[in-house]
Amino acid sequence: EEKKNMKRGLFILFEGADRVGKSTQVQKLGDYLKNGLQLDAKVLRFPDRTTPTGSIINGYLQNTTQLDDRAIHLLYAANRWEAKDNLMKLLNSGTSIVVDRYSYSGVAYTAAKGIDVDWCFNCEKGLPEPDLVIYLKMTTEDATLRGEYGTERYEKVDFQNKIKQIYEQHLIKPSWKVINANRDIDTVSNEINNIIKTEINQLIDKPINYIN
Ligand code: Z5A
Ligand code: MG
Repeated sequence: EEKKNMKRGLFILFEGADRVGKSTQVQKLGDYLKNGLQLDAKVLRFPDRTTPTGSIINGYLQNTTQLDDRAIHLLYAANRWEAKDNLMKLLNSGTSIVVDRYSYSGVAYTAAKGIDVDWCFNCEKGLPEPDLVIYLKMTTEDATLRGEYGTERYEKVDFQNKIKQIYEQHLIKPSWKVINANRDIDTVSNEINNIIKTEINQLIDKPINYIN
């Protein structure tokens, strides 16, 4: 089958707390876009640990570097801003992107430390906005059953509950798809594929928006 000629790519984002299955579902959806829907598609993740800001973030996450809460927040944001040109290039050239965490992770994880949500959101304004956000939802207790939390920063039950609370009280919009993530991998994936298949044409008719 011939590849569909897309006017522009679609920006699909996965968000949620730790261990809810984001990286697993990002790969599955990337495969579905490429092999099922015959689209040009690329999978991306934030933080991108391969760039200079990403290597500072990596040291922080592995607890080898200490940073002020606002300083690390701005580095996460910078890690997205330095990717902006590439994201726009991909979308404008007709490549769809499936992204593993983005601005909303940035806000949720910093605001969970007690920092004002609006302050957190400010440095995200102007970045390309996803066409569709898929929020994978399950209890922290069930997520913990997927393996003990490791040694990276943030992998603590109380902190995970705060992150969930920020997402669910401040960030989720009516347009987001909230998916029950506590089901087997293929059940979750099939539900997501069906959503994309149903909504892809109307989503792609709109211009790319920017976070405001
Ligand atoms: N962070 C931030 O503070 N500010 C920011 O701006 C950004 C990020 C962008 C690193 O992120 C940290 O950065 C993260 C937020 C912070 N904090 N922490 N911790 P990361 O994306 O690199 O984190 P990660 O290492 O990829 O883990 P994750 O996101 O917590 O996991 P996940 O991607 O949601 O889950 P998964 O890897 O797909 O699955 C977890 C395990 O469960 C794995 O063994 C799977 O095989 C299994 N799994 C997956 N799905 C299922 C189902 N359906 N059933 C059973 N088992 C499953
Ligand atoms: Mg992940």
